[in-house]
Amino acid sequence: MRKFRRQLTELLSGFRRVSEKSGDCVLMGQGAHVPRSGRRVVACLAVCLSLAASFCSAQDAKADRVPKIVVAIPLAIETGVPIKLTLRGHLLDQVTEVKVGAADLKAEIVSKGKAAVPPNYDAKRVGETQAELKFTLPAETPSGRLSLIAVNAEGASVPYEIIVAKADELIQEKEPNDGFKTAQLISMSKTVVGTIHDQRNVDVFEIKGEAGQKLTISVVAQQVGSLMDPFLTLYDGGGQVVVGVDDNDGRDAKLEVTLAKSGLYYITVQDANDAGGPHFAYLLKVTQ
Ligand SMILES: [Ca+2]
Ligand SMILES: [Ca+2]
Repeated sequence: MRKFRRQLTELLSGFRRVSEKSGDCVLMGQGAHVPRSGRRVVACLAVCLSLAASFCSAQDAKADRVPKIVVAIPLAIETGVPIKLTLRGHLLDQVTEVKVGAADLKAEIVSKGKAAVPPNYDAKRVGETQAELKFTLPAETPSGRLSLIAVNAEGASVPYEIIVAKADELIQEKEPNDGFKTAQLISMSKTVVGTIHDQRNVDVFEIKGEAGQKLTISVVAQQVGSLMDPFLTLYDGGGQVVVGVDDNDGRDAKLEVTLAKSGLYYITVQDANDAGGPHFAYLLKVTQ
């Protein structure tokens, strides 16, 4: 909205500059030799643009008074079972209601309050409040995305889209998994729901691959609002690095690889800045 308002301001000032340069007509009747009908059109246009700018300004002010959901953790949720979800963002300590999906499902608000902002993180970007919720999605809810809308006395947030999946489509990360010896075995084509729960935490996963197999391995975090900046590395069964990637999908990490030999491979997921915490969540997926 701010961008739109800036564009309107630039448009108005640009129009004024062009008009003054040409000496033909200027805004609001400043040019003496412009036909009256032309002046009316120009004046009307200026009024319309000014009204639009005022409208944008009012919208900006309202956006600052309603909640904003930066991220919902976990990043993916199952259907048919009780869910505990934490929303992080702005003004979430004031929420009176959270709507889940298009159906009239309202979450129970278990708690709300301030959220810690990690050192060197911008509170405006990552949010400084949180609300903890409980709800159960109907078992027949289709896999895909579902909107979450937080409401306070001033109005409703922009919807946040959370990933919904069946239990057999997800793998919950299990600690301890911070070394090759404690690596968690995962299956391809399922989504791992994980968290870098503390500073310098590394999560290690194990997959079985075949020589010549082409794999795509992705870690999604920043694009769904997580505080984590993922760094992804693939190792062979002997612990040698095959490839490591950092910011090749925005700040998120994604790699495509053709396996040289059959056997075990390790995937490590960590924060690029060695940061961590309960809101450093990610989704890992291996597909072929
Ligand atoms: Ca972890
Ligand atoms: Ca990264």
